[in-house]
Amino acid sequence: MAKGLAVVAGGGGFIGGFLAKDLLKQGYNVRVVDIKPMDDWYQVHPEAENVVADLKDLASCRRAVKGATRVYQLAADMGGMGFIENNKALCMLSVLINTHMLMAAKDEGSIERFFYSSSACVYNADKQKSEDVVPLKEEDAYPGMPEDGYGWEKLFSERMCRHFYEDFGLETRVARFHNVYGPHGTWEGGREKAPAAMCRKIIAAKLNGDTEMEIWGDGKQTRSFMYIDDCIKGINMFTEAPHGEPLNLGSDELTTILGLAEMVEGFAGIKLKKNHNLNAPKGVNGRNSDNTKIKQVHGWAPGITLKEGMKKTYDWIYEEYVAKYGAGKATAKV
Ligand code: GKE
Repeated sequence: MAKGLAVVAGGGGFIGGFLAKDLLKQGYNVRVVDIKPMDDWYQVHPEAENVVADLKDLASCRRAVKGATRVYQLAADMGGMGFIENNKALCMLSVLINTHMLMAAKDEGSIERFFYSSSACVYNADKQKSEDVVPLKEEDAYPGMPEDGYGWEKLFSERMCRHFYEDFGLETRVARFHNVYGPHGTWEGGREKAPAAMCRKIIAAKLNGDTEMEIWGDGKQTRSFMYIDDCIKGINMFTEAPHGEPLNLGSDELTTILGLAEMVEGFAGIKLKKNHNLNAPKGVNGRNSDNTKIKQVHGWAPGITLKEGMKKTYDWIYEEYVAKYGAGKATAKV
């Protein structure tokens, strides 16, 4: 017997596509809602009810949550550094999606869980000035000085989730994702994040016979990256657990961006000269996830190493790249 209706808002995107698949496997009826035309969805699951709608609109949100018991709110206008740095107003307009989804879920009355995907971009910039990072603890979000645009919206929407719980009893759950990557993610076009960008650039160089690649910044920036399977497990875990404060959901395996590029060069079997573009969007100098609390509360730690996850991602992007541009001289070199 089906477990009830789960709505995946933003399910046409990278994480939502995997989450919808997992919820179907768990026995939920699933409604996927996304603003993108269905041809642009990263994954389409025919067993789900698939709806194209703009969730900035309250009436669309009301239709989206009709009859549901669970809502997974992943819909947002977002991307990697190249996107969020240059599109702050668009990022902040996701507040309409979060506001209207919360209002619709509260009014629907049947929602037992409302999961919201927040971000490591909520953390105070002062704590992320050095590459030599102290991993971010949950309390480092305050006093508020998050990533401009995107991070402010996420921090505000986290607070809304908190107050919809306290004032209206809506069972909200919030996780702060740390840079999620994997197959079926964005790998070109301007919204891609560093893991996919490194794969694409190095694959392009390999297939073109190029000897150089561009890296944004000096490459000493540090980050941790979470593989998609760990992210999906984490979402399920948060959703089942009792209400609590927002927690990190990320890997604590730190790498420099240069280290990430070198790892991918190893997969490709090439070594490139690095041209550092110091004018490109860089974001914070260093960021890592402190996983002490999530271990305490959920007994959880990510299970997939960066090397394992990056190899799977590289192999998938390689296939996609060759399918799109051919194995010879290629054009996608941005
Ligand atoms: N995207 C990209 N593309 N980044 C590059 C590239 C490139 O070709 N070359 C070097 N970088 C550097 C960026 O300049 C940045 O310093 C670092 O890699 C990571 O970039 P990113 O993966 O695009 O995004 P961030 O980790 O800075 O920020 C992301 O954090 C997540 C939360 O942890 C955000 O874009 C959010 O999407 C997200 O919330």
